[in-house]
Amino acid sequence: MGMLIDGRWSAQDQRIASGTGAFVRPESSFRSFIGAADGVYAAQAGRYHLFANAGCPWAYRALLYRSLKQLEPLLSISLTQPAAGAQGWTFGEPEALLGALHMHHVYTAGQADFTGRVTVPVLWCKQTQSIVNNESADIIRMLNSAFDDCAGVSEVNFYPKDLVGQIDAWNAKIYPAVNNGVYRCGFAQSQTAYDEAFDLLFSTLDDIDEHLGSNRFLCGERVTEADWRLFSTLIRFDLAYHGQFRCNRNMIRDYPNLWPYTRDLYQYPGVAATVDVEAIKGIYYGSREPRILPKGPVLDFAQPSGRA
Ligand SMILES: N[C@@H](CCC(=O)N[C@@H](CS)C(=O)NCC(=O)O)C(=O)O
Repeated sequence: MGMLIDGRWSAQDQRIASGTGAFVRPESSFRSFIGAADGVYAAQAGRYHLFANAGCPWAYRALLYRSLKQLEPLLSISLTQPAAGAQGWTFGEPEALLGALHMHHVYTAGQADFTGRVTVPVLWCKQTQSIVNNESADIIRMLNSAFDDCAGVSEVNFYPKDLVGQIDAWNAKIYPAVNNGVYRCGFAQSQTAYDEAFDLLFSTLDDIDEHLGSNRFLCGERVTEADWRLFSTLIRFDLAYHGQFRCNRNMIRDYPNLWPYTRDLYQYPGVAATVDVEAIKGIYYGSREPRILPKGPVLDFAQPSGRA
């Protein structure tokens, strides 16, 4: 995948790898918050727009929260095609809000001389014509509460005060080992880097599976942000990471607790409609030639979980 340099698309892939061949994810560039004390981005219905890709686990978090919080009427979206091409993420035809054909046009519309990677998700402000934030962890935090005073928005809170410590601790464990861990397996440039990422990934999944033997969700009885961040990776695991990223010690459906837990979350109101299996296969298997998507595995996420 290319990147923008001084506002110009460069097709050269300058993915940053450390000297050891380990994949290092760059920091996100835009980190403003809707509803912050500076008052720049007020929480107003219809003012913001989300650019996303339904296959991408990071963009998916934002799409998932949009559905969980019933934000559809006040937060419009543009979806890129699942697979990237020579111009990076593309909409196939100009999307409705800015008329952007490629995702890099959105970045330069917000900042004409932008240098950096062109990632999704992007939270866009229609009023100031600028990118508010392109870090999914921030975006879901905002969506969790920023619009709670707007009509029709669900008041469910996935980051409740009394569980903040536990949620943060799970996120700190799961992000490097699992969410980014599958990428560290898939994008490793050396055997050692892959082996390390693989071992940490599966030892962490083993720990979580054991924990879920006596807890319905990561923090007990309540679904929290930590569950949704984990779910965004688990739902893609057997469909893509197991094959394409060589995360193949076993599948999620082999785990006694992780597999019913994944189905339990899938069956939470508003979730099933956000899971696009073709887009998930499309982003991982369709982004390189020949664009052939695997037919399997066939997974029944709707099978009762027995965990209620
Ligand atoms: N830290 C970012 C990462 C987003 C990200 O890396 N998205 C991928 C899609 S799965 C992307 O756009 N990659 C393009 C690139 O790295 O050039 C977030 O969580 O929002």
